[in-house]
Amino acid sequence: MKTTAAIAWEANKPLTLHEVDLQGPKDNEVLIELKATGICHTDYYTWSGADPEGLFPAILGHEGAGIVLEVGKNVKSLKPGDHVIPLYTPECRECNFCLHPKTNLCQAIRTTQGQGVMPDGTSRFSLDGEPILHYMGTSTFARHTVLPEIAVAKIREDAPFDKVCYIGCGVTTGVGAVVYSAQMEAGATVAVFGLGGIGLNVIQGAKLIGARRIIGVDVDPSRAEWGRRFGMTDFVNPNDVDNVVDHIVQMTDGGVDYSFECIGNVEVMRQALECAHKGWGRSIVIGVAGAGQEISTRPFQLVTGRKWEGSAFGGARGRTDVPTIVDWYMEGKIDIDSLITHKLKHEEINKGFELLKDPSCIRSVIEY
Ligand code: NAD
Ligand code: AHE
Ligand code: ZN
Repeated sequence: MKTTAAIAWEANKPLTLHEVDLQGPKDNEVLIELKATGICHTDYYTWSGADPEGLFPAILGHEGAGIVLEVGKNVKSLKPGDHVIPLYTPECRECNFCLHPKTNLCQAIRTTQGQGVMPDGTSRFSLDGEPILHYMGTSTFARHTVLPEIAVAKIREDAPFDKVCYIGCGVTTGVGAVVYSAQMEAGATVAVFGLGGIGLNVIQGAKLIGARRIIGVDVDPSRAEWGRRFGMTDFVNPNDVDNVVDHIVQMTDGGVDYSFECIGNVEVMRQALECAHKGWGRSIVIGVAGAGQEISTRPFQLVTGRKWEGSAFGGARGRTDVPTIVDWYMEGKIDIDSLITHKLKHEEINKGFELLKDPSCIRSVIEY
């Protein structure tokens, strides 16, 4: 079939819309009509050339929601008409990772996904006979996409696509980092570095589980109001204090129980670790840093009981946990609507990338 897709031809060159060819689903694959997609910083990161795995030309986008149009042979869990969210972290329920209780990082298709192709090693997208690569296994900047069955979460039909698409990455990443990765307990103290599309979701996750104190840290003073709306109890602007680590340690009588880095800045990752409480504080890296960047700290920080961890897709097992997060939204337990500050048309996708640098933007969503 033909579909319209935004193609990233090379790093830092504007995306352009094209009528591309899309091959139908092969065995164990499904064809999806996307209804909406969010634009995540990670799309921008890959487009900017900072992603060591970045490949071009590709159809970016990984935060979508839509409807199954067609299923390939052997597909058992999905049928045409199902409402779904594509998963860049699949859940095969068979690999060593899926069978291990401590990770969500299904590896069943990770190698080919990173190469921009489907599990059989080929792309379903082409233009004038030349293959165009998939991205993160999802390519939601196309009106239609093909995914392996294991990379699709079936969701309830009354959930609005233009809101729940954000559960395809940002909401799950932030809320999930608290609930699934950290498994934080009620009464905990928390520091969240970076109050953007991810950090605000960490804050609402911490509020959801009953954190006692939630300290938001951001260099942009306008983010203080955002943080408060989602449950932040204290705000720190690093530019207003001598040393942000000492400041938080003093505020909390020794440091926080949990800290989260939601920026992708390796210096801030160190700050987040070092403001975690001696003996038990855990610091969770969520931000994605550019190629060649490394983190460092004095090993003494770890010897004395702080733990440095990371979280991808919030530690969520997509086919199992994404429908639950959709329920939390539909039941009013989490707020998505107010975080979606901008709605765009497909042809405005480059504006969506520009908006990522605009302080007034938390999340942009394209509605197809
Ligand atoms: P964002 O730009 O919306 O938010 C970042 C915030 O950090 C902004 O409010 C900014 O003012 C603030 N900031 C910048 N420098 C700062 C500093 N030195 N100290 C304090 N605050 C500072 O970004 P986002 O959409 O929330 O994404 C955050 C990161 O998370 C990105 O790197 C993105 O790629 C990554 N991410 C990771 C996952 C995952 O699964 N691990 C998933 C989605 C996104
Ligand atoms: N390709 C990058 C890694 C980027 C990265 O860490 N991606 C996160 C999701 S960010 C979503 O907005 C992730 O899930 N990582 C686990 C994985 O297997 O990619 C690089 O540095 O190579
Ligand atoms: Zn993302």
